[in-house]
Amino acid sequence: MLFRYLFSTPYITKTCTLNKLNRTLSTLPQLSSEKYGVKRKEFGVLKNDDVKFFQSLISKERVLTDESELLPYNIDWIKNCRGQSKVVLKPKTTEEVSQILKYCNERRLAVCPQGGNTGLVGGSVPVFDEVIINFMLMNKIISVDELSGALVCEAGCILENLDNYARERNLIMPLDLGAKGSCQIGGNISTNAGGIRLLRYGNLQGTVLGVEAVKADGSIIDCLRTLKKDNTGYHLKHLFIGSEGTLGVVTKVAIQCPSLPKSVNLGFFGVESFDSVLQLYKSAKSSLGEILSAFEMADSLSIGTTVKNLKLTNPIGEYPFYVLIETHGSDEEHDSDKLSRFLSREMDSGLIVDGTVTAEETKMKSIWNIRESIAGAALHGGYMFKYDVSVPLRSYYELVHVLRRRLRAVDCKVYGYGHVGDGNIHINVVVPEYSKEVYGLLEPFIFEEVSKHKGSISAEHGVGFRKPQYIHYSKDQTSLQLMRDMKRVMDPNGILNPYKVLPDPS
Ligand code: FAD
Ligand code: 2HG
Ligand code: ZN
Repeated sequence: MLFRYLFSTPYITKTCTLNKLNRTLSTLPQLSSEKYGVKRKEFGVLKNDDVKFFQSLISKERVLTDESELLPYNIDWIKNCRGQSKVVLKPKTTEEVSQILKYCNERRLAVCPQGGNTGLVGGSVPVFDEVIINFMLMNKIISVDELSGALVCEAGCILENLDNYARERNLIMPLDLGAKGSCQIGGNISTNAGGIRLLRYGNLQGTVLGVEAVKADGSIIDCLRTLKKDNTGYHLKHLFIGSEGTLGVVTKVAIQCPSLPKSVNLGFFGVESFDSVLQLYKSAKSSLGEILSAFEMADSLSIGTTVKNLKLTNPIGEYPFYVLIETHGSDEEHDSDKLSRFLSREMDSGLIVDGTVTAEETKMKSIWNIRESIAGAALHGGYMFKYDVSVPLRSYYELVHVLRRRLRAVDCKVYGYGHVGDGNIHINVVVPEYSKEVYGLLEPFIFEEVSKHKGSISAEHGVGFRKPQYIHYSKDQTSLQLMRDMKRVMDPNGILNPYKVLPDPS
């Protein structure tokens, strides 16, 4: 029966245990340097005196050197990369960060800034023995202006904590993503993270009002303004938004928080084809207009694998494609009126085959949990190649078909899901274990395909360690040269997150 669950959704809530799952390190990932054949650059090598200096600067407890303690800081979330750092530092203040960087710069010790270590491109873990600067103890909220919505905090604040704090003040954080329980605002800014509501609230380049950052030589750049308008010269904060810790280290953040929506609805729909997904998107934009806050899609394999592996319940049964539509508004009656009209029209048109809509918080959480769990749901069943690209909407899902054809002789699952509203698709290729042959079939092939569509080889996760050699598919040589020039000005010794973002000129 069509829409059997409409406005009354009986299904199970299962909390996400992904973090635990992914941190269970049954087998150690191969060292990144060996797996990807990288040569160590000529940086200084950590000595006992360096450790002593760090201990005297920030106290012994905040300097980790024990090998087993270091392990989780050396391995990334998807267990794709493993570094060999011998020391993790946990500063508590900007001044400490400044002193650490000044020292490392003088000693030519390479550094890897690390937030919540949820990054998906290997940027957050070292490749060799870089000093890890972890921001987890820089977690103070400094101020919030309930009138303007400007929130100021330290870089190590966890996104979910900030959102909870904002909600108590009738505000929300302008970004939301599946890793919110672990990722830090400094990491979000450094990756220019997108997430599920970019469609509505825009990207961090727009919502970040100001940053405080520390340059490689230890000097502190104070751009921590809370003004919406400030055209006084170059917009230096943008140097740090999306530069993945290669131009400086973010220590404080000022961000514009939107008002807490008074009315929220979430729908989860079954759709027969990708073409219907696109038509539904077009219709949702024009019918829901200003209240549309998310439009996400996932194919049947994404949802099927996730509910099966994590023992979740799919509330609507099996369909070739699924769409999540969320509204944020200020008037419950107006919003549900609008939504009902849209839904009955699209059920009649046949674009929506089945679905469930709810305004109840626990049920909304449970639906979002399915969508947000896709990222890691297949991790314990094998090795995952992850791609995060943006292409024109007409070609959005084509890449999944192309890859399935190319990998037809390989034992693998290829599935696609993502932020339709932003033209951003995530493609996961899951194989029983890492294989160089599959890697060779996937890369650079997938990036060549993306560039045929004039797309981006990294829509929202960044370039990190995994993609510098492919950046030219999305950036011309003159732009790359300008990036290198900027890097030279900001970090002449190249100590900040080496082997990341910029391709080796050789
Ligand atoms: P890390 O992973 O620790 O670091 C990421 C990069 O930023 C590294 O290069 C690191 O060196 C640098 N960095 C970290 N902190 C600082 C700092 N203070 N100063 C300078 N550089 C720093 N991403 C999206 O864009 N959208 C999504 O929807 C999304 N969903 C996700 C869902 C899951 C389940 C997971 C695991 C990841 C997801 N991600 C998503 C990727 C990831 O969460 C984001 O990239 C996030 O912004 C990283 O934040 P982090 O604190 O974990 O940073
Ligand atoms: C998401 O949208 C994240 O869920 C993660 O960006 C995507 O798993 C991925 O590749
Ligand atoms: Zn995403």
